[in-house]
Amino acid sequence: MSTIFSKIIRGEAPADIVYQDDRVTCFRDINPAAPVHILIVPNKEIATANDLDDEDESLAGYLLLTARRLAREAGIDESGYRLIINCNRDGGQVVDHLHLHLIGGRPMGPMVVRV
Ligand code: DGP
Repeated sequence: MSTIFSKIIRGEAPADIVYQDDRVTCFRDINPAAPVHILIVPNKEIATANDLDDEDESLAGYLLLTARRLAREAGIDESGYRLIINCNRDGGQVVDHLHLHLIGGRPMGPMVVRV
């Protein structure tokens, strides 16, 4: 299920990487929705939130803790931000490699569009 994100993680495709370690790679979204828009991506190839296993419990928590730290470093922890995981078609997932969006730097507005 390799996607462009795996290439970015391996350094085979360009990206504005803000943080990387042996578990996660974090880079700026190519189409930012706000002044801060960082994708927090597990290095492990997990397609969607549905594909998280029990053994991924620690990794899933680490994604959240990494988001918290990057929000602080971006200076948006006090003003606030939104964390989003899209899953599959109705969730609006486009890239089938699990990722957490960290979005902030302006008021985010309503949580979802009401239709
Ligand atoms: P989602 O809808 O949750 O699957 O969001 C995928 C996001 O990934 C979308 O906001 C655009 C971003 N994206 C897609 N391809 C690339 C890429 O090649 N580089 C970067 N930096 N971001 C990408």
